[in-house]
Order: sequence, then structure tokens, then C-alpha cells
Amino acid sequence: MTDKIKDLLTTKVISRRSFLKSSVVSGIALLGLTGCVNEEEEISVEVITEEPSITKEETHTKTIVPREKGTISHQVCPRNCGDTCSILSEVKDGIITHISGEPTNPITAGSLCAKMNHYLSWVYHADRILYPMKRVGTKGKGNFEQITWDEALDIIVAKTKQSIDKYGPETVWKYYFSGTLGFVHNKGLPHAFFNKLGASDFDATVCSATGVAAIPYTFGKDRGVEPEEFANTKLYVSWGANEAATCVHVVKFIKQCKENGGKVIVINPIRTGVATFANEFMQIEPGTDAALALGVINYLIENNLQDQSFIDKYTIGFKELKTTAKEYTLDKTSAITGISVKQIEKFAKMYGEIKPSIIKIGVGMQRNSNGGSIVRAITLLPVVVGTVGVAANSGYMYSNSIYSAPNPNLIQGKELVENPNRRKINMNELGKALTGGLDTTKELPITTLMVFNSNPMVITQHGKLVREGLEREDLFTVVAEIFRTDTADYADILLPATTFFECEDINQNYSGLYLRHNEPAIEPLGECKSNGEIFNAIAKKMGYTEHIFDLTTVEAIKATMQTETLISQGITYDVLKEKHWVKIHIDIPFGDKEFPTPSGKIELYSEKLKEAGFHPVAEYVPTAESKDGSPDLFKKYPLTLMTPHTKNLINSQMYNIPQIKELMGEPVLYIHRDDALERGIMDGDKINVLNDRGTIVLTAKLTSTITKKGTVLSYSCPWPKLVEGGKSVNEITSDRLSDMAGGSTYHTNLVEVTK
Ligand SMILES: Nc1nc2c(c(=O)[nH]1)N[C@H]1C(S)=C(S)[C@@H](COP(=O)(O)OP(=O)(O)OC[C@H]3O[C@@H](n4cnc5c(=O)[nH]c(N)nc54)[C@H](O)[C@@H]3O)O[C@H]1N2
Ligand SMILES: Nc1nc2c(c(=O)[nH]1)N[C@H]1C(S)=C(S)[C@@H](COP(=O)(O)OP(=O)(O)OC[C@H]3O[C@@H](n4cnc5c(=O)[nH]c(N)nc54)[C@H](O)[C@@H]3O)O[C@H]1N2
Ligand code: SF4
Ligand SMILES: [Mo]
Repeated sequence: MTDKIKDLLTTKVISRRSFLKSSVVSGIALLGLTGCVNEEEEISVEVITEEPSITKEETHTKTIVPREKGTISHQVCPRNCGDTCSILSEVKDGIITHISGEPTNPITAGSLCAKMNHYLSWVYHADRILYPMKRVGTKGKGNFEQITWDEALDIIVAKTKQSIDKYGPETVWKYYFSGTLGFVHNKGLPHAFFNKLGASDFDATVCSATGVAAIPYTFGKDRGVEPEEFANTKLYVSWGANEAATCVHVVKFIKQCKENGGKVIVINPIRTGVATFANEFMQIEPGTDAALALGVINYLIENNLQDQSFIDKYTIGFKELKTTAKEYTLDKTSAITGISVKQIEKFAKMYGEIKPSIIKIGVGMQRNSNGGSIVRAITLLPVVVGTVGVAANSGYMYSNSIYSAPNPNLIQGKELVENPNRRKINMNELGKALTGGLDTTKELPITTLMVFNSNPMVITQHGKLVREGLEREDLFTVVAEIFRTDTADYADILLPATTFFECEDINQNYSGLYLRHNEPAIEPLGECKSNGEIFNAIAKKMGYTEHIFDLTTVEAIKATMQTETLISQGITYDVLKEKHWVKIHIDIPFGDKEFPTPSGKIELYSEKLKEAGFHPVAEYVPTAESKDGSPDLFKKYPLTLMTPHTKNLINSQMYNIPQIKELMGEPVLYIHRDDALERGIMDGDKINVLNDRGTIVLTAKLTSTITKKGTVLSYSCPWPKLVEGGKSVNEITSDRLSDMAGGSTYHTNLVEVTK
């Protein structure tokens, strides 16, 4: 590293103490602390409202002029965000001097989101891990000393081999998720090492697994519309999504829908940014959406608003659906959902009459104990009105991961797996898995944990158990990280990871169809390595000689691109590198009317669902922690805590950026004024939020619009070590699994709040 770079690496993270000190001087920071921020501001759309958009002609052709006389370099924001923006960085003397959104891409359209405008403070942050390090002192305290890569690899290999000799290879477990979503450094190369080793497998269920499992019961597979089509539809329904915070670049398309005379509906327990300009905001009781879907279906059928010819031609089970939905009268639906009969009727009528329409099924909503049942019920709606497979601007959208054009499986060393039946552990059960709370790990403990691309101490539920697990003296933990996160503090060995500005990769957004190339803008800082390089280095030290462990990143990228889709569309590595991003072309979703269900039709009635223990059509099941689902618990803890994502962070990332932390202030709990009044709580009070899993300290933020009485809200995921009390929201979230695919249930929590 040059001296200039060393000088740059000075943006030290503010600890809570220094933050408090500085806020005494800074009035703005104090505002955040006391929570006296205007309600509208809190839920506003986070990018500039007049977001630039580009015309079709400008796509790929707008001229880019560097601001200074630096070199322009092209990156992709690889965070777990459906926008996957294209980034331009300017580099001078080996240093990035400026970043901006790429102006020629229709999604990015020249702007990054507010948080990622701080990417330079992130890359050149004083707390970056620049060298391999070894723990000295107690686990969790975060004391380390620098060692060489060779020493680090020797220790890792010796410890891993020791564990394997005693317990076999399944005693090793990888824990990874979405720090970067690059095809090579997330989904690809690192897995080859674990496959060769025979480590316990990892069930990646934290994010969207529940919905991914639910949708095929209806359609056989998931094929959603593209986000750009939101602009071209007549009725856009945002159902359990928070676009203005979690995929900001699609908000312009939703606004265009309205500007073109279309209608926008929001169904959410929380007043979101899109709700501020929607035609209808239906503030539903959390976890009751299946009842709403069935109530609307009943209304449609009773008023003959269904598309009978579509139903007759492409579906089975309409008779059963009609009978099932009949139970959900307007009155009953209103009683369950807390939405007025009038508003349900209004929405149902609009949904029956206005076409084309799109329902955006949010991924947040399925993080409920009944999330699968909810998603299943909602998927029946576009079928009843016949909007699926008829046009590009019609139907529904969930995650669209199915359109992934490259195939990371091609570089995961699948052929090296010797035991296809090796143990698989659900990531939602990390705490239990480490503390003997699962049958499988009681018999055969995890003794080596290798973490990359993830911050489990912060993002995983039931934090107390996770902490107890990571504190185990007999657990050897390796963490490959960019920063000294809460998780990193528990590592025995810390390995320095590059940011995407320092390594090559390719990315495709999970909401749309843009494949993008990320070129390195600068040399790796310090001794940082990419994830692919890290795990290949460990593999080699283990003595593995297979060719895959010699692959360079470019070779790995090329290998993932050997797919029919890319080959048939002439998209090679060289083309992608030259154009920086390309659009993948696909037919309209379900345009071929092929539904790979057991019957080959859309299944309104599903035997498969029945076999899996669910209602074969759909039903409303109360969530596991709610008034109806757990009456006794409800008496003790009468408030439903929701913990969705904030516009200011990306999961746990960016919380250590001083500007962001200052902007957010101490984490708050939004609580309805009536609930606060009943408890003698004032705006800005320090409060305890508790349940049987633990207690956290938050600052009360009184509201009369963001949440309804009975629902409280605290955004995920601030770092425990940077907040008051050292515990953050996942300390008290539940590690209960959802009804389908063992997904997460971050929004199914009952709590009480005290002063
Ligand atoms: N700024 C920012 N952007 C992000 C992320 C981030 O952390 N910050 N994370 C990224 C990731 S990993 C993901 S998965 C996506 C998630 O993106 P979203 O799908 O938008 O997920 P969430 O914000 O968790 O939840 C969306 C909405 O679901 C609502 N919801 C929860 N329960 C219910 C319910 O029972 N019924 C209804 N109708 N609504 C409900 C919440 O109130 C919330 O507004 O965002 C990605 N983008
Ligand atoms: N309460 C609550 N908790 C939640 C959620 C919620 O809605 N509510 N949402 C959940 C969801 S949907 C998700 S997807 C998960 C996300 O869980 P994670 O994917 O674990 O979340 P991140 O905060 O993005 O953490 C990623 C870590 O990877 C590191 N990193 C970034 N790039 C790289 C790299 O190139 N190499 C390496 N080695 N490390 C890198 C970052 O510094 C960061 O510490 O969180 C879940 N947690
Ligand atoms: S987090 Fe999302 S919106 Fe922000 S720059 Fe990255 S991809 Fe774009
Ligand atoms: Mo996620």
C-alpha cells in the first residue's frame, strides 16, 4: 500500500461513547438520538424524488466524462438488493476518488442509493481487516495479533484436520450468505473446498426460502414479471414489500404507473414510502394476509369478476377454491385482517376490473411462521382474474432468481462430493446447532465453523444462543471479513477479504434480467484476498490437487457463463466485459402456458400441498406468536414486533460507517401513541423491549401512522457492539422455522415494552 492509501484509511468507526459525546455538540445528531424526526421523513423514498431516468435510445450510449482526469472503471453493487446497480468509479494514482451511479443502465439510471453513496468511506475505512490475524485473549473481546497468510493457513489446516480425525468431516460447517452476491465469490468457488472436504451442508433458508417453496404449488415454478413492467401496468399492488427502502430504483417505475393513469395499492402493516403516494394503503394486521387473499377471491367469485375461460382452460380445482373462499366473507375477513369491509370491497372490485395488473409479492412478508400459507393464498389471485402468462406487464413478481443466466453450480466442485447424504443444517438454527439444541449436532458437534460473506452474530435470530455458541472454547472459528464485525470478534482466525472494488466478478439481479461485469478499480488493500482465492488457498494447504482449486477468477467467470441462455444469446465473457452490462432476453412469464405441476395445470387445489400437511387450497393460519396463535403468550407479551430492513443499511452492512450511524442515531422502536400512553412512554424515552428470549434497549419513537396499535417496529440489523446495551434486535427475534422449507420468521415475535 502506498503512503497515500495508508493516510486515507483513517475513517474510524465511532463507538457509542464517542458518538454520544459528539452528539452533545452536534444538534443534528441529537435529533436522531431523541427520535424527534418527522414521521414522513422516516418513511420517505430514500433516493432523490426526481430520480433521473433514461430513454431507450440512451441505453448503453450516453457519454461518460470523468470529473477529474482519472480513469473510469465499472463496478456492480453486489449487495443483496434486487437493484444490483452499475457503478462508475474514478481512479487516480491507484485511489478511487469518486463514485456514481452508471447513467446508461435503465435500472441504475445514474444514481446510487443514499447509503451506498458512502462507499468510499466503506472502502477506505480505518477498521478494515488488512492482514490475517489470530485471536489473543477471550472470544468475543476482539483482540487479535497480525500473522502471515502462511501461518494462518497452517493453523486452519492443522485445526481442521484435528477435528476431522476425531469426528469426521461433517464436524466442519460453512456459514455464508449475502455479503457479496457475485457468482464467483459468493455462489461459486468457495463451495468447492467444502464439497471436497465433505463438510456438513448448509441450508440457505434465511431470506426467501419460504416463498420459493410456496409458489410452485400453484404454478410448478416461479416466473415473475420484470420490475420495468411496473411502469406499464394499470394496477400495481405492493403486497408485503418496501420498495422505497429495499429496491429504491424500482420506485420510479411505480410512480410512472401512477403518472400513466394506473392505480397503486399497498398492503402492509407498516406505512411504507410507496404508501405515501399510493391510491389505497391497506394497513393489515401482521400475518393475516391469507385471509385477505381468500376474502378478495370470494368477493370476485360472488360478483362474477373471475376470468372463467382462463380458469377453465388452465387450472384445476376451481370448485374447491370457490368452496374454501366462501368461508371468508367480508365481515370475517375484516375481523381477521383489521381492514374495513369498505376498503376490502374497494380493492377487490379494482382487482377484478382493472387489467393488466401486477402483484409484487414481497419477500419480507413470508418471514412469518405462516409465510408459506400466505404466499400460496396470494398466488391464487392473479389466476382467478386470468392475468398470468398473458403479457409482460401482467401477473405477479416474487424473486425472479429463476432467470439467473450464468450457472454457479459449474464451479462449485459438485463432482467432488463423496457423500451425497451428508448432514444439512438450517442456517436459521445456528444458535441451536452450536449449542447442542438439534438432535444431529448433539450426536456430532460442529467443531470447526468457517464464516464468509455473512455476519451471523448480527443477522441471525435468537442472538443469545448464537453468542453462547460462538463463545464455545472447543469451537474453532474462521471468519473471512472486510470489517471487525461482532462475528469477527469471536474468530480464532480472521482472514482479510477484498471489497468488490478490489476483485473481479459478475452479478445478476434477482429481481430482473441484467447481467453485469465488475472490474477491479484498485489493487487489493493490505493483504486482502477475494473469497475464491481464500478458499482455494486453504484447499491447497489441505493438499487438494484438483484443477478447480487452480482456477483464476476470470476462468471461473468464464466457466459459469457456459450456459444455454448465454451461449444462445451470444453473451460471452469478452462481450460482457466490453459492454459492462447486458440484458438477458426471455419470453413473457408463463407465455408458453406450461405449468410444471403434477397435473400440468395451475393448481388451485393441490394434492402435493395436502400431502405436505397443508390445506390443499389455502387457509388463514394465525402466526405462532399472536393473539389467536398463542393466547397465553399474548397475555404476557401483547405487542407484535416486526423487524424488517431499513433504507439506511443493507442487512448489517454500513452500520459502521460514521455518516450512516450518525444519520440513524440510536436504534428506535416505533410504537403507536396509544400503546405508548398506556405504558407511560414518551417520545425519546429509553425503553426495554423484551420477551422470553431476552431484553434489548431501544429509543421510543411514537407514531400514529407508521404502525397501528398493537404492532411495534424496529429495523434490522444494527451491530450489537455499537449500540447501547450491546444487544440489537435479533437478540429477541425467534428462531422458529416457517411453515414451508424451514424459512425464517423475523416478523413473528410477541414482546412487551417497559420504560
Ligand atoms: N435498504 C435496504 N435494502 C435491502 C435490504 C436492506 O437490509 N436494506 N436487504 C435486502 C434483502 S437481503 C432483502 S431479502 C430484501 C427484502 O426486501 P423486502 O421484501 O422489501 O423486505 P422487508 O423490508 O423485510 O419487508 C418488506 C415488507 O414486508 C412487510 N411485512 C412483514 N410482515 C408482513 C405481513 O404479515 N403482511 C404484510 N402484508 N406485510 C408484511 C414489512 O412491513 C415490510 O414493509 O431487501 C434487500 N434490500
Ligand atoms: N431481524 C431481522 N434480521 C434479518 C432480516 C430481517 O428482515 N430481520 N433479514 C435477513 C435476510 S433477508 C438476510 S438476506 C440476512 C443477510 O445476512 P448477511 O448476508 O449475513 O448480511 P450482511 O449484513 O450483508 O453481512 C454480510 C457480511 O459480509 C461481509 N462481506 C461483504 N462483502 C464481502 C466479501 O466480498 N467477502 C467476505 N468474506 N465478506 C464480505 C460484510 O462486511 C458483512 O459483514 O439477514 C437476515 N437478518
Ligand atoms: S444497495 Fe441496492 S440500491 Fe443501493 S447501490 Fe446497491 S444495488 Fe443500488
Ligand atoms: Mo434477504
